[in-house]
Amino acid sequence: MRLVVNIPTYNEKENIEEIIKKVLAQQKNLKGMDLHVLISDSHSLDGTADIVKKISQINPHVHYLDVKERGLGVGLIKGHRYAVDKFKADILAQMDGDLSHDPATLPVMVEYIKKGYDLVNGSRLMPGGKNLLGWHRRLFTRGSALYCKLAWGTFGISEYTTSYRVFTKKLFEKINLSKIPWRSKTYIIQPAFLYAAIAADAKICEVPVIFTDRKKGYSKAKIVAYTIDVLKFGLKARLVRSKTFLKFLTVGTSSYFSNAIVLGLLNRGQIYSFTVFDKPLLSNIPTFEQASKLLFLNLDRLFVSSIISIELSIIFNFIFHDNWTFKSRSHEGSVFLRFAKFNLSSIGSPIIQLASILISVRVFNLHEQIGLAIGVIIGLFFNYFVNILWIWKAREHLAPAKVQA
Ligand SMILES: Nc1nc2c(ncn2[C@@H]2O[C@H](COP(=O)(O)OP(=O)(O)O)[C@@H](O)[C@H]2O)c(=O)[nH]1
Ligand SMILES: [Mg+2]
Repeated sequence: MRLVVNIPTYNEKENIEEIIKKVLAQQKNLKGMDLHVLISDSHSLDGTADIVKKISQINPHVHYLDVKERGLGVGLIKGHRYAVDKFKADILAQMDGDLSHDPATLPVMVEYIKKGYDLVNGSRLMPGGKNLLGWHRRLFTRGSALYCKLAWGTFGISEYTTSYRVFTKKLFEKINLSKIPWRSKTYIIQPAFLYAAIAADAKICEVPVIFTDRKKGYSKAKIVAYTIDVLKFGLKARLVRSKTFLKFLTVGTSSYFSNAIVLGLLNRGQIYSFTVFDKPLLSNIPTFEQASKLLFLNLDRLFVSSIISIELSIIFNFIFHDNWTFKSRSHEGSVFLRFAKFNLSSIGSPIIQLASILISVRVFNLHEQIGLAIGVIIGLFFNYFVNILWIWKAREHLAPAKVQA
C-alpha cells in the first residue's frame, strides 16, 4: 500500500526541510506502508523549490510538484491528482507545511483508513484536540464549525476547516470536483472537500489533533475572505436541503387536495362545496345515527370515507417521495420494504388526521374539511421527520472516533 502525504506550500523555506524529515520519520510507525512525501508548491519564489528538489535528488520518497498557480485548493487538488496518477497512491494524506500539524498523528489516522473509513478528519474541536492559535482564529474555527453544522445539517462532524486529513484514493476518485470551488484564493477547499465527501457517501471519522502556531515564516490565510466564502458555501448547501423540504411540501399539498377530493366524493358526492354527484359515492354506508358500532367507533360513512381517502394519499405520497422528493437520499432495502416502512410510519399521520376530523366535527361542530386540513398540517411535519430519519436517510456515515492522538 502506498501512502502519499501531500504538503501544499507557498514560501515555506524555513519549515520545509524539517516537516519532510518529520513526516518520513513516521515510516517506522507505518508498517507495511510505502510512505512518500509530495510537496505541491505554488511556484514559491523564496527558494522552497530548490530545497525540496535537492532532497528529492537523494531521497526517492520525496517529490516536488510545481502547480504554478497560487491557491491552497490548487496545491491540494493538483497534488492529490498527481499522487494518484504518477505514484499510484492508495491512501492520500494532507497536512500543512509549517509544522502546525504533528506528523505523529498520521499513523493513528491511517489506522482508521485500514479499519474501513474513507476519510479521517483531524479535529481541533473534539475532546483531546487543541487549537493553539490567537483568539480571532479560534473564533473563526469554532464559528465556522457551528455555522456549517447548522447550514449543512451534519451534526456528527466537529471540525470543518481543518487541513489535516487522510482519505482513500477511491474516495478522491469518487468526489465530484466540478462542484468544489478548489481554484478559490481562500481556503474554502477545506470545508467544501468535506461536504463533497459527505455527498459522495463517504464513511467519515475524526481524530483529535493539536494545532500549534507556526514558529517560522508567515501565514497566508485571508480570514475575512475565507469567512465570506464559508458563509456563501453554507448558504448554497442550505438551499439544496430546503429544496428537499419544498418538494416534500409540494407532494404533501397535492396529496392533501387529492385526499380532500376523494373524501368529498365518497362522503357527500361533492368536491368541496361543488356538487358532482347527486348522492355520495358511499351512499350505501349509513350516516352516524344508523351506523353500526365497533367498540367506541361509529363505522359510519364519514369514518369509512376518511379511511379510504387517507389510504390512497399514502400510496400517492410514497410514489412521489421515492422517485422525486428523496431521490438523492439513501434508498435502503427493496422498494417493498420502504413501502412497508412508509405505511407503518404513515399510521401516525392518518391517526392524527382521523382524530383531527372526528374531534373537529364531533367536539367543535366544524366542517370535516377543516378537521382534515388541520390534521394534514400536523401530520406533514410528523411524517417529514420520520421519513428523513428512518426511511430515506441522509447519505452520511459519520462516526466521531473517541481516540487520543
Ligand atoms: N500550494 C499552495 N499552498 C499554500 C498556499 N497558501 C498557503 N499554502 C500552504 O497552506 C498551508 C497553510 O497555510 P498557512 O499560511 O500556514 O495558513 P494558516 O495555518 O491557516 O495560518 C501552508 O503549508 C502553506 O504554505 C498557496 O497559494 N498554494
Ligand atoms: Mg499555518
